[in-house]
Amino acid sequence: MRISRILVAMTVLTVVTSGMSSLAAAEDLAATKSLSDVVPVPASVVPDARQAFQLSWRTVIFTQAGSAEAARVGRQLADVLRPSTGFPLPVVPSVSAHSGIALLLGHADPRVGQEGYQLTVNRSGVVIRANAPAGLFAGIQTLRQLLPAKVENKHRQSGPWTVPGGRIVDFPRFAVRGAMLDVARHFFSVAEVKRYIDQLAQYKINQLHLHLADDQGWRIEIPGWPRLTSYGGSTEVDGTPGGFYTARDYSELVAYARSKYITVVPEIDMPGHTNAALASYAELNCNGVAPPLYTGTDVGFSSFCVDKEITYKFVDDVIRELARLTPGEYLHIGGDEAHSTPPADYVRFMDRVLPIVAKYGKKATGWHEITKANPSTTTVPQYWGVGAEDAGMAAAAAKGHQILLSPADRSYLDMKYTPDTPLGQDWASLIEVDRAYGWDPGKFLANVPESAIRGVEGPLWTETITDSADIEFMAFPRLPALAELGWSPAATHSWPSFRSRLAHQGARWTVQGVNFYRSPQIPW
Ligand code: NGO
Repeated sequence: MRISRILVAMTVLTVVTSGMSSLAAAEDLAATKSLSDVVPVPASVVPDARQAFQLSWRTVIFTQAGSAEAARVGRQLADVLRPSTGFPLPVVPSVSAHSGIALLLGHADPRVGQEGYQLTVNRSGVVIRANAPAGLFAGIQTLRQLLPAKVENKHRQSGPWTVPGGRIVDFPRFAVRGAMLDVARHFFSVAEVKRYIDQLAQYKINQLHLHLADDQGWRIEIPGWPRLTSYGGSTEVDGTPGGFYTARDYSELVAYARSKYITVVPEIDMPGHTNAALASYAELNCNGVAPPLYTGTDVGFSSFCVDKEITYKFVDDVIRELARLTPGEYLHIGGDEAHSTPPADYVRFMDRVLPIVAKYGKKATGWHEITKANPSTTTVPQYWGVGAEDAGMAAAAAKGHQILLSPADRSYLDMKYTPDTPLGQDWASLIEVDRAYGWDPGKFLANVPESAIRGVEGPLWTETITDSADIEFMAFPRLPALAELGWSPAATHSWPSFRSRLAHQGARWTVQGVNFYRSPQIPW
């Protein structure tokens, strides 16, 4: 009786979680966490100090009867919790009276939409409800963070395994929370990309953009054009051996990302940033001469030959294959820094290529220069400029385009944190954690309303990045900062709160072996 009255009270109350900082900061890392100690911070949190749930030998993970996807999400949760707790945690597709964690579909708070969830914790268990499996997946990421950091350990640890009591209702602010990995400047193996996907999923990132070709390397097999990979993929920046994905490798990455509710957006950059293709096939060059492979880091020197028909035959073959292998709605056709393509040619080229994307059933996205051509309003320009003034983006928004935000001086993960950062570049800005977190995507671009913002993406260009340790050093902790900007309501934005919640993520990264940058701004 009393418990049900408390639950009713909790459903009508919604507290905004800004100002939770002191609560979180006061916590001992090993002790029971607070319900709001989550990154990205949930839309609404109502803690209930009288309730808490303890995982035990008897805990069962119940999943929505009849839903194979809910069962799969349940198994993913069990895979995280079993090694550290040592508990059997059976995954059972029905709900019974036992103490447990239930992952249920339907009857969730209507605000949660297709990616959100509600999570209720009391003494008898944890109930995560969502309208769709993606929401259950988001919910289990939150649940992971509500358990002590050592739950991430691959070896058995001692408990207690306490989940703080109360209720969360949570859903994203923007449709896209993305990360981009440049696998062209340096190649990253399937295993390295999967490792990054695992890390992204924990922060409710739902898009992985793979930059698959650039001057320094072509990284995906295209039927009929074998030299793209055998030759064009053979090197990388600094001349070390490159690599490429077979269609099978790529499909494996797409499926792996999909199992974590992350959509892959493949990019073939054009008409510039194409030296690897031009070096592989002489006929793609206006003068019919293949340039040598390139292992430096200059930009803007290469261009497809806009006047040759073979160029469009080639692009058609590439786009057809990417469309075939990619279940997501979007293909990225680059379009940045085409300094060697005269402006009128650029427009002519894009106006021929954009319909090819549509012909194969996909929507196009491209770097923001693409709006200089005549893309339909379904094309998403990705803003990568420095600062907030861009007349082209204001005009695009006015026409009805949705814009993806990757401002280089805020979201570029290849920028150094400080002048002493051993990796990265500094052409756009130095980006310490406060700068990565200190902006509002909904209010950022001058004369662009929030309704025209599709979301945010953190690009990691890899001129100086060579392995997973490097990726992690640049992405953590700035990518979680960006994930929070993309997911959490503007009203929750608070640097003091974020700092202290981020500090607790550091303990998790330590357990997981993530090589994060220990920014002096954060009380790790
Ligand atoms: C620019 C350039 C890339 C570089 C990157 C380095 C875009 C969209 N084009 O961003 O080729 O790798 O900067 O920060």
